[in-house]
Amino acid sequence: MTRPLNVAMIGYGFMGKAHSNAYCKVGHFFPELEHRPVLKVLCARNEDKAGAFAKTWGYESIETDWRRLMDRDDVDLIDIGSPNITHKDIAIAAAQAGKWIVCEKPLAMNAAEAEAMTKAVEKAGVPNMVWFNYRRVPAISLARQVVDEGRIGKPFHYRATYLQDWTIAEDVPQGGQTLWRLDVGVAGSGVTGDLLAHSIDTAMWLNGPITRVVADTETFIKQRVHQETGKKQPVGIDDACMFLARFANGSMGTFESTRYARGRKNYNTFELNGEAGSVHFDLEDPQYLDYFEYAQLQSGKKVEDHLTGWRRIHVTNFEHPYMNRWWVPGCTIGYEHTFINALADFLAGAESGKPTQPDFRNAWQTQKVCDKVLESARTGQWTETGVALA
Ligand code: SOE
Repeated sequence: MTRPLNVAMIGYGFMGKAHSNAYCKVGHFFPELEHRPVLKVLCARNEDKAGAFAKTWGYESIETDWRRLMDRDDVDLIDIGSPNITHKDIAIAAAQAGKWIVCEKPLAMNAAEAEAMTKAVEKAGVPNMVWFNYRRVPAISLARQVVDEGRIGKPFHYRATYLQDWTIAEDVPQGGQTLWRLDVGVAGSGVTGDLLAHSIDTAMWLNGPITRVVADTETFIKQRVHQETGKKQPVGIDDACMFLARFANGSMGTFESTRYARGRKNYNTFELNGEAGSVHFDLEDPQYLDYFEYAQLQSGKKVEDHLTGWRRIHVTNFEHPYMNRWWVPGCTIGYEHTFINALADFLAGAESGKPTQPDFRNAWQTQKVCDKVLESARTGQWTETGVALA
């Protein structure tokens, strides 16, 4: 960790904190990395809030207009943690300025924006990553290892849910600093871009491209007060979305997401069932990966016996993904560590020249699926996604 990497963080919300924390800690747990993040500048429109956040986290300076970051020679990396509507312009300007770029998910408001952003970073040749942090939950990375080792065999089913319950009350407003996720003009979509983007990213990472979808969405509360105008305005986001999917490998998928599942706070689950085995994961119980192995070979034949069953793996051993960086076996890591692991992977990728996934091109494919899910919900038709994953 000898080379300073000057970070400009745009945004100070939930993700501003999660990312800033990662910059502070990555060097302690991944000391072999060449780059040492320096909290150089915090950028946000509200000067007072930017100043307060910068002081808390130790940013050296603040800016209130992201455009000024592009001309600063003392900025190497732009971190886009501001609302979705801002991602495209910032990313394209940052690419043109030759900055490294990390962007919060979803990459963009829609696939057309994601394409333009991908082309800009590729033309500039700058390292880039999208913070799909759940790939870096050790249990989810272990699921990927299980797939890569051929332990699932021929896949039949992929089942994902992403459920929350924080928008059930009718008096939750939309828009503004904290609730922009409910304002379609700022977020692009509702649960599809915010939550299903995570599920789709994980699904395509584990089970390959999604080729076709058919979807249904609902907006349960049709009007909410907008925090900026103080008036009741139509709600344009999808509050809930369900879709069926087909994967290129022939398997079938179901995806469900809502912010109206009373009692579910961040219930992000998946299960993959194949001929040889299955995996199951639940983010509300994130230390575990459930694995079912379809029995042992006996006389050349696969059989089940009285001890065959699901195995609950406590993913905290040194041989588990990322866990040799943290504590001792049995001691768990949590949500914040997924961002630190992601940042470490990004830096290692930039240093080795082998781009870390998901980069913008990869996240553009997820955005295509999101767009086609929303299109299908409008038309009621099965829709081809056009996903092209390397
Ligand atoms: C929405 O409530 C949200 O904060 C998402 O925006 C995050 O991506 C997700 O990880 C947790 O939930």
